Amino acid sequence: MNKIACITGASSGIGLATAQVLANEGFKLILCGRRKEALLQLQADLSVESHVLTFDVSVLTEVETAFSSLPEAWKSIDVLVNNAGNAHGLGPIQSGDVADWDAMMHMNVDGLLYVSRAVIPQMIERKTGHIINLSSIAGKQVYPNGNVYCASKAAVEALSQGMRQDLNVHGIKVSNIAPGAVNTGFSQVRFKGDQAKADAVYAGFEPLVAKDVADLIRYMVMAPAHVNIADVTILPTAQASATQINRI
Ligand code: 8X3
Repeated sequence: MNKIACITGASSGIGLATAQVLANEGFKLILCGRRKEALLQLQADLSVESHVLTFDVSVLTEVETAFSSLPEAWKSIDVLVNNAGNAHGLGPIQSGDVADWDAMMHMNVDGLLYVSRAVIPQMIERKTGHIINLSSIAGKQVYPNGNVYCASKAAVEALSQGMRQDLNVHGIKVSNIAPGAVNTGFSQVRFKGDQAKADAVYAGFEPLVAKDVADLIRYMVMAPAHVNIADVTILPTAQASATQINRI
C-alpha cells in the first residue's frame, strides 16, 4: 500500500478512529484538525508515516495555506475523508443562536467545500481518487429542534450527489455516510459541555462507537476499483430512524 488518505477532524471521534483503522491497512495519513497537540499525539501513536496539518476547515485562507504547504511527497491524496463537523445547540428555530448557526454552516458545509476544492484538482489530474463525506441521519430526516444542524447535513447529502455527478467523468469515487447515534464527543459539543444531557442521548441502548463508522470507511476504501459504495446509513440496532430509539 502506497496510498495517502487525508482525514479532517482527525483529533477525535470518527476521524481519530478512521486514522487508526486506515493506518492498520497501511495508508499514509494526512491528519487535519485545529488541535495541534492532539494531532501530534495521534501521529506519535500511529505505526505509519503521517503529516499533520493544523487549520480550521471553515476559514478558506487557512485551508488554502495548509494544503499548499504540503511537501511534494504528500500532494497526491488518494482518499479524502471529509469528517470535520459539529452540532451546536438543539432548540426551536425561533430561539436559535446565530453564532451556533454560523458555526455549523461554516464547518459542516463551507469547510467540506473548501477542503474538497483544495484536494480535487490533483485527483482530476491523476484521474483517480475517493472522497468520503460524513453526513448524518439528520441529513436524511429532519427532527424537532434539529433545524440548522439537519439543514447543514442535508447540504452534505446534496453535495455528495453533486460531487459524484461532476467528478464522474474524472474517475473519482464519492461516498456518503449517514450515521445515527454514535457515542463520541458529539453530544458534549452540541450541549456545550453539559455532560448529563450528553449522556442522556446514549442512555438505555447500545449506540455505535467511532470504530463502527471507521470500519465502514475502511470497507469503502478497500472496495475494488470498479466498486463505489455510494451512500450508506449506519445505525445502532436499537435505532430505527432519527427519532425512534428502542431504549430499555
Ligand atoms: C448525529 C446524529 O441523530 O444526533 O449526526 O443528529 S443525530
